[in-house]
Amino acid sequence: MRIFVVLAASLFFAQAAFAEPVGSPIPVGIAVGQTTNVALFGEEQVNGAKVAEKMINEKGGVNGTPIKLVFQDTGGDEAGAINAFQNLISRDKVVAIIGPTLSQQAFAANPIANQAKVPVVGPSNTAKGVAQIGEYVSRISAPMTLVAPNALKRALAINPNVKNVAVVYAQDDAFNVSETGIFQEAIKDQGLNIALIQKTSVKDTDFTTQVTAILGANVDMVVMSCLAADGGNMVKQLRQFGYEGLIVGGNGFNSPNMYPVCGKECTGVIVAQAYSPKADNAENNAFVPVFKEMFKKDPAQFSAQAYTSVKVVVEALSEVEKNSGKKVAEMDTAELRTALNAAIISSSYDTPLGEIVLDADGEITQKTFYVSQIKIADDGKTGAMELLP
Ligand code: VAL
Repeated sequence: MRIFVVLAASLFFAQAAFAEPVGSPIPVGIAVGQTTNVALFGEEQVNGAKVAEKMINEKGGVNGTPIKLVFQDTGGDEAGAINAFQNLISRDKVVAIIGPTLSQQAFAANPIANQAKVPVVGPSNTAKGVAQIGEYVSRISAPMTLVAPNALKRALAINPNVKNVAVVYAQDDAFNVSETGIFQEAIKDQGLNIALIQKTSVKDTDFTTQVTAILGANVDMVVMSCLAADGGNMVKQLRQFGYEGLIVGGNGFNSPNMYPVCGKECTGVIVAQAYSPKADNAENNAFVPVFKEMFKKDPAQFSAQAYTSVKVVVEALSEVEKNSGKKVAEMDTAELRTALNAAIISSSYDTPLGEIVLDADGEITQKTFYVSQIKIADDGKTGAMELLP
């Protein structure tokens, strides 16, 4: 008996010391846009999630059990997101879903997961109301409420003479409709005048009508709520038609994958962000070098948020094991999903985004935000977000 105890103890310590994961991997669903224009964001999300999977499994996964990410492409629309969610829930039996990319997709697909009692962690949904879709829905992407006014303040520091502003928003996208509301309020709070509002579509490629209207209104600043492809094209056309004033972009401008779309015309665009690769915290200092090693570039906001989502799920899985005294593999899928959701919400996490807190609603509180200015390199395709002081 004593020999057995000694043997078991030494096996336990050997495992803890080398943290070698054992057992069947725990399936975690990743439902993001890997095709269509939304892939400009989705590609960055896949990269961030893969770095998380590698780093987590190298450290022993969930108390010795590895995780396995199951990727399902949502495409760019609601139907694609619903289909991906259904596959992950019923066929792949994932413990949780990280996704979808767009808030517009979240409003359609999340109710399905909520109904099936499968936890959803939103990695990039920033429209108002996403976390409130249901008990099983949370997000680690901060809504723009705090971030957008900051971007405007920094823009005014660059040009304090701004008076007249044009507002642009993609009317067929829930996040952009939500974000423009915040921007418009912040513009008024700054004592500025909204000279005109132009509506676009995320499917538009030609913005002649809107650009002509903006040039005619003689504004000093254009504040845009669009996604990456439409937003990038519109910035390009604004500059090519001769607009010289400030441009502030919202959360949809946060992707370096937008740089080749708008080329050198994107230089100077001011963007608010929930992440900076330069953030000096232990989590980010561990994440950035591994990401750079794998992808030969700095992680962008959407990568860091996807990484954070996986980390949140894994920490919550550990919490489930701690609270239940059972291994995740021994638990019934439905029981596990419910316990996991309870562990995800009402918790705080150290992440590359800094410390984040998820409340009982699954809504995030985040402390640190950034505002940057895009600078495109001479090749017209690559560039950087340069932090504004
Ligand atoms: N944050 C946006 C949304 O919620 C996009 C840019 C991912 O839809």
